[in-house]
Amino acid sequence: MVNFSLEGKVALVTGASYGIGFAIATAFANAGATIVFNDIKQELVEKGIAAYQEKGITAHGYVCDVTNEEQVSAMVAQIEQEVGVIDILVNNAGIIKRIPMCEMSAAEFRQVIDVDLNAPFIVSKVVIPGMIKKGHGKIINICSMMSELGRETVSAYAAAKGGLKMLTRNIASEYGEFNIQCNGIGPGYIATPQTAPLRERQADGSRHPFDAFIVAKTPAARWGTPEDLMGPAVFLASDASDFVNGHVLYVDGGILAYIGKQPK
Ligand code: NAP
Ligand code: GCO
Repeated sequence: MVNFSLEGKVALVTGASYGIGFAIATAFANAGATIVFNDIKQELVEKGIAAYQEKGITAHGYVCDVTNEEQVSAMVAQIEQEVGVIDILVNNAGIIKRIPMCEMSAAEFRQVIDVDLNAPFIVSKVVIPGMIKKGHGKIINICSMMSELGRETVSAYAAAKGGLKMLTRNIASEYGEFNIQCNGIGPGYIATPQTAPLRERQADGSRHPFDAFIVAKTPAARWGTPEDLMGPAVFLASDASDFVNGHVLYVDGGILAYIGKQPK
């Protein structure tokens, strides 16, 4: 029988007090997992715990900056003691800076690389030894359309998410023999606070040109929602995907398959 259950599993989803991470953690809890999440701010951890509670989920929240190796090691040790060894890790925490490349400082570029690429490396390397001891593990890296495509103003983000796709393949290559599967999810354009500026109404009440552009570029003809990522995440976290490794599952309403509307 196909097993999508996460009963008895401990799942850490980084940056999951709201947005995509929150939806993925909620789906995991509904599939039976115990949820652990972190955020960089105490206030957001508290808000997150309350939001999970509203859904009937008891989530364990920790304050931790995922770019800080010491903080990550301390958090993972604490999770192992207080909740259990992590079976499922979702590297979800991420930031974007939309700045034309020639106007971007090296410090700004590094900051994006730090959160979106270095942090998944740091958290994975701290979590993998426990998975090896346990004899299994699932790592899901939240990639992007920008793991495949470029566009104006997102050079650092695209470099980081392209790198994250390759880190995904490398973790799969290096730790597959320990029954660890590392896959990516590449969300399309999803309505969350991160993309809110791209959907803001114009002064005259009309839609943001980028909003209209994305809807036209998406065969599904809409923005995605965090809930669209729930099923794919549960699949990649469950035994049902035990022979799927090093893959990026694009959940994009068809954007990557589509050349775009022909001009009238
Ligand atoms: P979001 O709404 O901005 O949420 C990201 C979360 O990560 C926030 O809770 C944020 O906390 C946290 N975070 C940022 N830096 C952190 C750090 N150093 N340590 C710990 N937590 C940190 O983003 P989202 O749209 O849900 O995106 C989640 C992931 O999906 C990101 O990796 C993003 O790049 C990716 N993604 C998003 C889309 C989309 O269309 N929305 C599409 C493809 C991929 P603060 O609020 O405190 O900053
Ligand atoms: C942007 C967007 C994207 C999305 C997402 C696409 O400015 O182009 O923010 O990068 O967030 O990652 O998959």
